[in-house]
Amino acid sequence: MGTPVTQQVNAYLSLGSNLGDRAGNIRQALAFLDSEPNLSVVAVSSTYETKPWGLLDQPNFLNIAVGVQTSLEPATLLDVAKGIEQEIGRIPTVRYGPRSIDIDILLYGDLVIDWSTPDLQIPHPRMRERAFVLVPLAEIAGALLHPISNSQIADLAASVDGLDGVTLWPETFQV
Ligand code: PH2
Ligand code: MG
Ligand code: MG
Repeated sequence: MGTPVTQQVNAYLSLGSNLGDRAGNIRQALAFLDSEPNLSVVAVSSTYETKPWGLLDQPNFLNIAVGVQTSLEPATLLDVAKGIEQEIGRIPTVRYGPRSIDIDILLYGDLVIDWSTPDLQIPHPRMRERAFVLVPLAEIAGALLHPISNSQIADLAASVDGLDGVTLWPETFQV
């Protein structure tokens, strides 16, 4: 018996919004995340306004990267993220389409999982192509190695396409 050992892992999330009160949606998502049991928000990047990636005919996004410390399993962390998306009123839409809030798991320690579950592949399968993910992430985890490419996040961010579509937004969110 005794105290159960809970392994704390550093994980990184990408948050994005391009519908409704974008800043309010992100602020609310951060508050929900930090109030979650067994999860603390430990780092929040600057905020960026970003041109849409994938589906171009939609409003610009606000994007941030968030570092969390958690004892939740990856699948549970995904459930938590989906639950918060629901609470903030995300309505399912087309792939890459507009959304009031999107919370994606980027990295979970140095874990690599590909369960052919489209939602739970870690690292996030498209993160290396996305300036809107890498630029904010490099601020809070620049020295971290991407567990598949073994490149530093800062180096990936410096050479990714589409950097001109990512501009600093005046407000940084706090928890
Ligand atoms: N999310 C997408 C698709 N395209 N583009 C930007 N700029 N930011 C996003 O968060 C984003 C996107 C699908 O989740
Ligand atoms: Mg996404
Ligand atoms: Mg998502």
